Amino acid sequence: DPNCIAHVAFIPSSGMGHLTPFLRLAVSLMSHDVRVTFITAHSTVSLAESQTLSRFFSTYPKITPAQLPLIHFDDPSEDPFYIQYEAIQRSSHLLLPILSSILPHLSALITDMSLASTVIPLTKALSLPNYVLFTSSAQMSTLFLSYHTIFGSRDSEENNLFAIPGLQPLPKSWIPPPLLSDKDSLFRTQLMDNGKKMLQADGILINTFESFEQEPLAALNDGKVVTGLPPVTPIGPFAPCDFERGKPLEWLEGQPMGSVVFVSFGSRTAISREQIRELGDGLLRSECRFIWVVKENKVDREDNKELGELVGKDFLAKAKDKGLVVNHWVNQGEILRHPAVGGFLSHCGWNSVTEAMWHGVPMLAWPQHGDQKMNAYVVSRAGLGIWVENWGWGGGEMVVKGEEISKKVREVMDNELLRVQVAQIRERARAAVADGGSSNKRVVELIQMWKN
Ligand code: BUP
Repeated sequence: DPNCIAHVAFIPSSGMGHLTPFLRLAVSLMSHDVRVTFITAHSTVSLAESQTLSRFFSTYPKITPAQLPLIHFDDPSEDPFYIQYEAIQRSSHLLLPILSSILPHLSALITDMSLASTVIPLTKALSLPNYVLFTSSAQMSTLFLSYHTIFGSRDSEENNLFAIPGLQPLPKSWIPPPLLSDKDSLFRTQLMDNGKKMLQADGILINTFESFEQEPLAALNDGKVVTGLPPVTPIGPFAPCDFERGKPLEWLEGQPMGSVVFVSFGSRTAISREQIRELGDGLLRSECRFIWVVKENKVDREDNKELGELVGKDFLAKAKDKGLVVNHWVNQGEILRHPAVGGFLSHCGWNSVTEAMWHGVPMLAWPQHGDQKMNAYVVSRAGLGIWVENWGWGGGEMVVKGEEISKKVREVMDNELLRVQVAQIRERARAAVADGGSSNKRVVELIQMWKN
């Protein structure tokens, strides 16, 4: 029946990196006349999340909000975002009555990969088709999905290489360190449980596009990574939404085209004081203009240090004419979209990668933790930027000197070939989600299926 409307519920997990792609996909489905219910855990970990959600719901009154109250859980030794996943899991019995009472009845549920083991059993109980939105790269998904089959088997680790079935062996140093350790961590146990549970999903959706990550997508769908996997479908890159728009930074006005490097390591990365100082030195030495979001804490509400104390008063004085330094949340989309911005020194959170590609900004990749080396590999392989692999994890195993940083910043900013290449990726990315594009077709097919 062509008039029948699909009704889809979303359950994102915590952190802007996980929330953002859910919001974008929800808006995109709504524009295809899908009815959307958006379920969020109350309360959120960061201020950025709660402010974003209230703007989202007030911009799109057609999207129905629903709230999952959380049973308190805390463990001060763990990352607050992983604690939140755990709290959601411990509150999952409260989710069942919410899901079963939603009217009109749901056609499908889309949940975050970090909640797969929590939510999939509920959808089975309700006979509800369930899809997992994987909020990182297809490359990372190969590790996420196969980890439970290879963990502990020393065959997968040889000569400092790590073998994911069906793919070229990768340097072990690219694997998130908690996955190589025998020590229990929420990160490892959750990833293992979720990866295993995702075999029971009806589909896995990824915010990427076919020609950008052909190799891992083919390996996944040929059954080489794990057997029994549901279809893995690239449906991105998700376009930034209207509600995310804001005023461009005044500072950017009047800066020459392509002259500014934007420096940010995402919403949940803390950098050591020593590395902050070297990075500042590197930016000055590069003689590029810059916008630098500097953070010493993981969660935004904790960032109340004086800027001068963080980066040094000397630095602030020297940077006055060249750059803008902030220690608060900025509208990254507005910065990347501005023509004055010509490069992005980034931790390679997957949203940041998709945003750089969407706006055609060449990247200098400096992964900090988690999935980010896998993503940096995708960036360099696809030609979206440069990754200096021997910088290691930014998180502190070594300190990269300012001089070295300045050279690489210049290499990205002055690289005409890279600029042309990235402009082409931008066109391909936008074509993938435009009418008739590879990702767009997949979305249309899914909706058709949900309607029947
Ligand atoms: Br910080 C910051 N403004 O100041 P990622 C981030 N963002 O708009 P993450 C801002 O948050 P994980 C800021 O544009 C992106 O959409 C940014 O997501 C936005 O990294 C999002 O890039 C951050 O995926 O996630 O949050 O570090 O660690 O899970 O990869």
